[in-house]
Amino acid sequence: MNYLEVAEAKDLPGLRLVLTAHVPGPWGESAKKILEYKRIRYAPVAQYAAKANEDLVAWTGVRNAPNAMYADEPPRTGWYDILMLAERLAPERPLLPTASEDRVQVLGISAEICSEWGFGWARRLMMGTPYAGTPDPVRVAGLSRPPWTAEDIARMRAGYSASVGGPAQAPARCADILLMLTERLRRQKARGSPYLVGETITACDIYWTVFSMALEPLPPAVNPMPDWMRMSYEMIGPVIEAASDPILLTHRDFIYARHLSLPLDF
Ligand SMILES: N[C@@H](CCC(=O)N[C@@H](CS)C(=O)NCC(=O)O)C(=O)O
Repeated sequence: MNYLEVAEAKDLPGLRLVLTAHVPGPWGESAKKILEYKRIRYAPVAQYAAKANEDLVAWTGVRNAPNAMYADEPPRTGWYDILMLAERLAPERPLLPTASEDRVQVLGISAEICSEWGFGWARRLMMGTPYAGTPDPVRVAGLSRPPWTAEDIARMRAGYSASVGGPAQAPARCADILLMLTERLRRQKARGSPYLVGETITACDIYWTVFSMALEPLPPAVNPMPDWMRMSYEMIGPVIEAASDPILLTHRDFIYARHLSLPLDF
């Protein structure tokens, strides 16, 4: 993907989406796939993982990504705010149901996947800890390394480590979310629906499809993520492994095949 730098993007009209450049960040990829599904055009703008991103902070007040900047409206950085903007810009391809009872389900599932202490957050807390499993030393020796200084790593830790639970609780939290998704997909299948809620695709199908990379990344041919990132996403550890049902990845494959494009482009 070709990214604009902040200086090139900040005075452009329309929608600019700030994304972590050259890696498939789950929150950024979800925003991209929602806009793709809705056929909303945007200008991609680079954020550099773990770096200070001073020009971005000066423009938006926010260091990380994603960050949707629409016209002269305030920045939207949370998954819910970005989804609501997308719903407004392309209501003809809705990803939220209209009935409140159904919205509760879609937004509740989405929060379990994307919000603080949700699946993505808890998986990130595990990365690089014993709870993720033991890295294979032979493989590690051959891997590229993230271009991060000690200061960058400290910055990431400061941004993402505090939450309701820590690395020790994260595997059980992830496993519980996976069991919820599995049960729901089974019930929906028995009712004749291939979607998580109701009879059509909704936002939570897209969030799960993208965030499933933290359970099992798509193969390199369609997801050329850096090796070091692939390895940390693959190291799920025994608790999550025990909670991983094939229906979860079957659902991912179905949503990509029916509704979204591959390969990932980041
Ligand atoms: N604000 C987002 C989450 C954003 C987020 O966690 N971004 C991470 C993705 S791993 C990021 O930008 N990491 C790179 C960095 O911090 O430089 C939301 O709450 O929906």
